[in-house]
Amino acid sequence: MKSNMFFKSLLALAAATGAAAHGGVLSYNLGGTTYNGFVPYNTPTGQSSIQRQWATYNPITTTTDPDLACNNPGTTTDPQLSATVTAGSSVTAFWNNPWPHTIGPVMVYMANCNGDCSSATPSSLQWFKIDEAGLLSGTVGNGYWGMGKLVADNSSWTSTIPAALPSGNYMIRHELLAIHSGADQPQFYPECAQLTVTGGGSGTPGPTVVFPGGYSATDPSIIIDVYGNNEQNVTTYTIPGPAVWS
Ligand SMILES: *[C@@H]1O[C@H](CO)[C@@H](O)[C@H](O)[C@H]1NC(C)=O
Ligand SMILES: *[C@@H]1O[C@H](CO)[C@@H](O)[C@H](O)[C@H]1NC(C)=O
Ligand SMILES: [Cu+2]
Repeated sequence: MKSNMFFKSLLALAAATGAAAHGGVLSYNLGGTTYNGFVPYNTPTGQSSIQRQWATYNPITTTTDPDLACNNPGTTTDPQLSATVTAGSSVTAFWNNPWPHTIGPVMVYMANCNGDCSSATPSSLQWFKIDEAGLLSGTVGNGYWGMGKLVADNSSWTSTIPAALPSGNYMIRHELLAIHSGADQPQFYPECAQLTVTGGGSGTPGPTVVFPGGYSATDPSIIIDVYGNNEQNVTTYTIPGPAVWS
């Protein structure tokens, strides 16, 4: 019991200090219904959520990290749930509030689970992008970013499940790429949740990528120094990953 208490106070300390500068998606709203996310730093035993597990507020820092798809560990909850959502409806992800970073893009992906999402391995899924926001105005060195808009919007991000998406079981992946730390220090914050899409269309989503694999370690939008002289007047930013499915 003593060691358990020690463990718990360590976790509380982690949550109160370093973790405060980072974070993740804590809840979702799908078609008007709120779903709680998995609670990191707590025991996964008995935690039931539509979200896959994530252990800490820390970011993923390399494009080759095996947990880039659905965070660490990205495994199912106990038991794992899926939310039913109608194609064409909105999905809002609520990040810890206030989200601490304002520099970098917001990206939202989905992937067909080809069956029960609870049996899906995140790194094997084919992800297509449904939403993104990069440099919205200003310059790379002094601009208004998708992540700044997320903070202004109550640390939340609302996207639309494409109406043309065929009905079925999908993983949705929200990702923030924070680039405020300077060159070679990207911070990826991926979060996954399981959806059952109903009332869908007959589109063919794509292009698709896998994670890790979908981002290049040398992508100048990932290995970027927003404080560099050359970036102060640059008004364009290419969001990493595939084009948004249209
Ligand atoms: C703002 O986000 C919090 C969760 O961080 C949520 O409880 C609250 O309802 C949101 N407020 C509005 C106006 O959406
Ligand atoms: C950026 O623009 C300002 C104002 O036009 C100019 O004075 C400065 O030299 C430019 N900096 C770079 C690195 O191009
Ligand atoms: Cu952070």
